[in-house]
Amino acid sequence: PPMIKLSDYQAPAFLVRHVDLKFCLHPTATRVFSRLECVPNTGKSAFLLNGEELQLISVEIDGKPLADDALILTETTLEIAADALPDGDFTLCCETEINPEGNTSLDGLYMSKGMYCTQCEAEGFRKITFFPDRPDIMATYSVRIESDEPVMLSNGNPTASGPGWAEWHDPWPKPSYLFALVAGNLVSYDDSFLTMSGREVGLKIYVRPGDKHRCEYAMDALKRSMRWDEQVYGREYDLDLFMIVAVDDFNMGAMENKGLNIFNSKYVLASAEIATDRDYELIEGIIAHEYFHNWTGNRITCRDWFQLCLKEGLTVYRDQQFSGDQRGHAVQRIDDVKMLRARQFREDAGPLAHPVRPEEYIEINNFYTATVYEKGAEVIGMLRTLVGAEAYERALTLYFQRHDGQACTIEDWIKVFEDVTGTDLAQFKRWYSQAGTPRISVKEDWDGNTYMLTLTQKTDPTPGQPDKQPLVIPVASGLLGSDGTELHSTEVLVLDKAEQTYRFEGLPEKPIPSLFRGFSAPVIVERKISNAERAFLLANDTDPFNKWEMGRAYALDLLSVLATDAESTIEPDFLNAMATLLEDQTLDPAFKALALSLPSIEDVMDAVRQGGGTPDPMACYDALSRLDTAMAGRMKGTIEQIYNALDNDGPYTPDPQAAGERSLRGRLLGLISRLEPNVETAMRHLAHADNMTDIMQALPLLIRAGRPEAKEALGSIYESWKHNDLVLDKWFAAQAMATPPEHAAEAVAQLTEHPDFHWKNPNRFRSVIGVFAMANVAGFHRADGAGYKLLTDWLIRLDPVNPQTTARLAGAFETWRNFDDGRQALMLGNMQRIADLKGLSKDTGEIIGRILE
Ligand code: DPP
Ligand code: ZN
Repeated sequence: PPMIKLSDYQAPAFLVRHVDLKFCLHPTATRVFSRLECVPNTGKSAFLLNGEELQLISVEIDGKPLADDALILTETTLEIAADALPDGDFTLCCETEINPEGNTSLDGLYMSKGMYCTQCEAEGFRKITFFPDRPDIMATYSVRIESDEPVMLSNGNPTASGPGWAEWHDPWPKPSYLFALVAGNLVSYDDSFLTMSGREVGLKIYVRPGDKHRCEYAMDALKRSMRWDEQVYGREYDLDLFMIVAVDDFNMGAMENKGLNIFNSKYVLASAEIATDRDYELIEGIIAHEYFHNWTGNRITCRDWFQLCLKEGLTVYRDQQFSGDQRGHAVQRIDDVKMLRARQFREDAGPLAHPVRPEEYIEINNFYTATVYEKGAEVIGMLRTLVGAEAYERALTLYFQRHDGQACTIEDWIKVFEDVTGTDLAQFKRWYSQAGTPRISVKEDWDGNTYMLTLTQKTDPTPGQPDKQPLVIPVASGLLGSDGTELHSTEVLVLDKAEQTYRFEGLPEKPIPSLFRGFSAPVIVERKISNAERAFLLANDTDPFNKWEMGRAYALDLLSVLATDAESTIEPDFLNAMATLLEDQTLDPAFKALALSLPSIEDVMDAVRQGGGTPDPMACYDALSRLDTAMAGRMKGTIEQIYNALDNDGPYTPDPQAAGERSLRGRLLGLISRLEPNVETAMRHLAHADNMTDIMQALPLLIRAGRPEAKEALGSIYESWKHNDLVLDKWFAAQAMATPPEHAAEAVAQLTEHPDFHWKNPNRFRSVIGVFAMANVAGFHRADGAGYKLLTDWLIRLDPVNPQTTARLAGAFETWRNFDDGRQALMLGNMQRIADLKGLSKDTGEIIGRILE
């Protein structure tokens, strides 16, 4: 398959001003009639339309059929010869037939449990009709749907309807990837919103009958998002109606189609009994994310797919700001950084590393990555730190003013900041083009009066980028005195050379630095700190992020030793520091839960590698168990006391305060269970649970302990919830994740035999195969290769059905070079099995190809 390159971008030869679509829906033979109002753009040339898996019935220009020799039809394109086109504007009418039921890729128009729905980002519209399917073609759309389905929806405002038909009109020009259609037996949960200028907007969440009572939280999150975007960014909603539809078969989390967001049901439906606190938090964040796209993505879109971060980085940044405002910024920041490190740093350090704005791709769906999204958001956060909150606000106002209705580039985005601040951001812009995570080394000097801090930056080579340039790195720093007072409050140092020294004069004593406060840049700080200094900062830093960070660094230091020498002793100072933290009355429970948690097994494996070793996943797993057990032993009495005090008899509420208390209680339950071979506290926790959060805190502990009661609990949850897919997903995931690594592969293989393992459903596939490969790390990496074989067998089966989901999970092999020779050989052999497949999708082929390169 061809490599698409940013440097090859050419403006479209023709624009489309308006699109009329008529759908006669049928499960296996849907007719699509399109009428495109086309306008020449770059001079006389052939008109290239995309089209895949379409049956062409007829095509006409200005009402006249085209001669056969005026058309070239391939598997993926329809080309109309230049001399068959009139000079000036023309109308192109096309009739095609498609098969929604046969479309298992969940891209284009497909069916989910009898309901018609669409997914067009990035290139799904071409599976619906012939169209120049690229985001720089923005058109208004009028849509007519004909079918027997009770509900028929499309973008924009409803204009007319009758028995068996409905018409919609979207007045805002949009790219084809934002087109959506839904038809089925749905009910709506309704509300309304009064915008800042006093317009009333109807809000509707469409779900299947029976799910209506699970929409309240999503609706509340939507209204808070709408208000927040008005108050913080001055953005008002622009249609009479905003709709969300929940769909069970969906490749992504959700999709921001204009006026008609389509969501994976797991990010809409919530009630105490089916959703955990984490689910509520994700629903809130994703509802906000998709809603915020209305301005950052829809009104201002991307010129081409290389600019994906223009909408995604900014929209993630905005949803993180929103969630921080709703739930507290310290905890939000820690969660965001944990995720950034777990996914983006790992991506940046391996064969799939790519810049925030990639320069080439084979399949764009493979670039909906942590780098584009999460690092893209970090880059915006740094920009805001560097220019200041006030200039950021002016730049955004100018961005909306200048580019509304346009398809833009990162150059447009940067220019807005340059114009507002009068500074040259050429060097800053390297964050968009240079892949890899910078490593910062730190040197300190103290002469009795002046403290000198020397920072050096270095970025390792990444695929295709051997030489790296210095970046502009904001270093938010404070200095502490030995008694814990702040000698120098937070200041943003700008590191924009390979090495720089910063001087602080007139200090009474040699300070202790607190660097990269709030994680002010997505970098790896390589600073040798003693554990005594870590303990000091853990106790005294005024910056909550660094407070947490120091506990994490301390734990990682101990864990990497434990993972290489199981006999080594655990420093009591660490355990004492954790005990002090637990008892600290000034810390909020959600923060405490994070600070008392241990790093992930992958973090431990990375720490072992940084120390020059080759990590053994099982030894890392055991190291974590041992440290956890030691913490539990040290804090025994206090944990039980606080655990009991946190027992809340009131009804479940999903608010951040209650969720924070539950998360601390869950962490304490985990610790208590380390000391109880019969996990009796976890048993009681489960027996008393009246909500899914409590169930999912206790259940994995029973499964891990191998208790017969786990089987009973799983059986009774199954009996109560076998008709609820979201609960069943959790039921599968808990087993795939918590089964002890020694026999996880067998347990997961057995789960795939379960009659409810509907492997063509992405949520179900991910909750068994995905969770095993990504969240049962030691089990997946078992030395005999059973985990690799299991994943590979299933990827081979899924690829012809759903290439997008297959390619994504194939990323589980991205760290293969971090392991010992034996595991490397096993992973290589399995990847080779995939690479050798006849008819392998270009999605999976690209990912495996890049990992093997
Ligand atoms: N729906 C995906 C998102 O919102 C892709 N745009 O990020
Ligand atoms: Zn998005």
